[in-house]
Amino acid sequence: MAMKNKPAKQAAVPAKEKAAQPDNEKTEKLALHTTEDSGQLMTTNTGTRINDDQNSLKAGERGSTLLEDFILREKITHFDHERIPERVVHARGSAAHGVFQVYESLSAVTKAKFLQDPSKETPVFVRFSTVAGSRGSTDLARDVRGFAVKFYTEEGNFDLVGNNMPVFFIQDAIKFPDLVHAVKPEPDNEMPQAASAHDTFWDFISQMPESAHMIMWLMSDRAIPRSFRMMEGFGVHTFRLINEEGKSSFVKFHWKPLLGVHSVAWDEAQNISGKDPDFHRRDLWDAIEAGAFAEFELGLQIVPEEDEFKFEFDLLDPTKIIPEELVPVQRVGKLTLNRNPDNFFAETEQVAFHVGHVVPGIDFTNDPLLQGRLFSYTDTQLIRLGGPNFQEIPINRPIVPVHNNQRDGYMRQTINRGKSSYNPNSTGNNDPAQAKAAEGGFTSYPERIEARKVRARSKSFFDHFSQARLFFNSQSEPEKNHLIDALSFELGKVNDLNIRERMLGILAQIDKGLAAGVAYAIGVSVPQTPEQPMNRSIPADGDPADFQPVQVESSVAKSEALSMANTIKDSIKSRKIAILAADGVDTKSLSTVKEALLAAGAVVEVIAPKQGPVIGKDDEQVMANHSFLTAASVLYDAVFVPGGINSVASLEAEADAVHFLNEAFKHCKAIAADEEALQVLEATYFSKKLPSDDNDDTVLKEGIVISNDAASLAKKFIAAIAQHRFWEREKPRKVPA
Ligand code: HDE
Repeated sequence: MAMKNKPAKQAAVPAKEKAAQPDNEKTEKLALHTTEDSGQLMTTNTGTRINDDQNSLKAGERGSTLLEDFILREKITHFDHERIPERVVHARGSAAHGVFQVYESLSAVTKAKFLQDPSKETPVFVRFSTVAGSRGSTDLARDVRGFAVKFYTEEGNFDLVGNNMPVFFIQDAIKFPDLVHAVKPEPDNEMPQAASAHDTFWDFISQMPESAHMIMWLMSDRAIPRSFRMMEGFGVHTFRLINEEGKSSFVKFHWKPLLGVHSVAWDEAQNISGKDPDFHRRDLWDAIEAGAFAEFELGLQIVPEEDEFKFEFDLLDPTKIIPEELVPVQRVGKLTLNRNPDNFFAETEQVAFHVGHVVPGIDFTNDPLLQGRLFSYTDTQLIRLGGPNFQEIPINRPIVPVHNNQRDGYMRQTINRGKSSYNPNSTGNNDPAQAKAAEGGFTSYPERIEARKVRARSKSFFDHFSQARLFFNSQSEPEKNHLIDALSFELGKVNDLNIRERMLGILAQIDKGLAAGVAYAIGVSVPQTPEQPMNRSIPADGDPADFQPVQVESSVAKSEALSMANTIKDSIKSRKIAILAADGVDTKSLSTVKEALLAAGAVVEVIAPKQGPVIGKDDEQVMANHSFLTAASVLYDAVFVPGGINSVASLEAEADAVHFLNEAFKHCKAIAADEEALQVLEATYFSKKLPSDDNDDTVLKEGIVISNDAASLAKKFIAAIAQHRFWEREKPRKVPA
């Protein structure tokens, strides 16, 4: 055998983090499928050793090339077939391995074994994604993020295939292809890539009032996260949990990031898309390599079966949340992402998630979107992964053995023995046998259903605006402004003024001020009487009057959990901080601040006019990680300018350095400078807004620290960075009364 199987990756893990690495069956199982080429000789795919991988076989030195060259043909043929269809949605993604551990047994509500034992670690593989863009598109598109978790449990795989927003655009799966066609690049000219800011998307949305709530989320900063590690996740649909006695409870699944929920600014997102389109992918990868593992708590909102009709919304409607004020989120366990994939294609690209991958103790509801998804995910793998054996690909295999009578198909890996590939049989003793419920056999919840067969939508699904309004009302002032800006950007890129106007009609149903703000920015008036019928998603023989939205008042006026302003702001762990320096820099101050930032868990990079050593004022050297050519303000969370007369003079004269600070200020980031470096800040557009003191309160309000004491500066700077952003710096929006 030319290839040697050995657990890969271990060596790449920093020694201090080794203890925290997943040490479990799945890791070992996956490792069996990894190859380690070091010290090996090159072979063809049939194992013949290759002597010359540089030159094809030719008739003489100058050709022609011979058809006989099986080595050349094998290599080129493999290369020609290296691409598989990208996912039709969620094509752009990044993933990581990790573990999940429950805090306390959840046996009261579910019999799922991986939710019983707090000492047990369940291996997981998590893929984050955007929805609209192609595989090579930017990470920072304004979009929903996928948050798909595969738990490799001892009872088989459970996939929680969620998003970073808790609701969805549509209520019935039959509209999904329409939604996706509308948001994807337009079919005639394939523009724009990974963007919803175009006519077809808003044409569709403006005729689908059921998407109003989701649009609020999509136009909020939730759609431009700072990091995959700093966003929430949601199962969206209401699922069921079933306990050992067969009792069912409704459940909504949540993921709560331990670093809080944070986003970037829209202008920043667009710049990042140019400077580093892999920004989120790199952030996740680098953080895990550095041992700053991504951590999320699993949250459950549990509703007893008997409370199904207690709410003013329908639990089966995927355009609704259950406000946390009505049913609190119980944090029941922790997900830790602690290992990067070994191979992007084999793992991240070939992983196949499916809402239908469940284990005993977890079951479905009749949410019509969920029901449609139960069909779609297997179907899509058949085309993407080329046949029915995709479950045999290492990343998709469960950690428990698979036994059934399924056979054959493209790329079958298992070599099944014996004659019996059917049941009942006597040739094979009826093995494998069906599992009794007591042996862990899956039994569906016997929900009572008595109904006519109809194509219809429940009347309880027709309140489209109350929760859109709840979301808007729950936002802080800057968040509301960002929402207005985002809608103004998106509708401002819509060419058809009728679409703009129709959309303003929908916004006016949510909040008059919101509609007026957007109308002002895009130069179109809010229609006095919104065009009827607003809902164009009506069957051919339907009476439009039966399909109009109904107005409902939410029993919750404002929900804290919906605003990112209320998130945790206590850590700068894994935040990226830039230090601007040039020759003559005060290395003492630089290293005092740097050390303090590192000790608080941040990543620090020195940026100078050129790469290589920067010579300090006392001849000490500091290495520049980047020059202004390879770095940009938008790739950092905060910036510090140390003193040193010559360094300060060079930076003041360096347009890129001043631009760096201007952008950091514009994007509301924490900024610090030694008093000696004040003149660099005075060269910026915000020079008139520099704070008059460095009291803790002023720093926490304005996010700028200027001090002549490096140790005290570092302390205040750290507190400011932990605030994430100082959105109050932005101009108030002009909205007509
Ligand atoms: Fe998906 N979705 N979806 N979706 N979805 C896919 O499956 C689909 C929906 C979500 O990282 C596809 O393997 C339908 C809601 C994620 O690999 C496809 C409907 C939510 C991912 C598919 C929905 C999601 C997908 C494309 C409406 C949040 C990426 C590739 C009925 C709860 C998983 C694939 C990964 C992927 C169908 C709606 C989340 C085509 C028909 C709602 C995170 O099967």
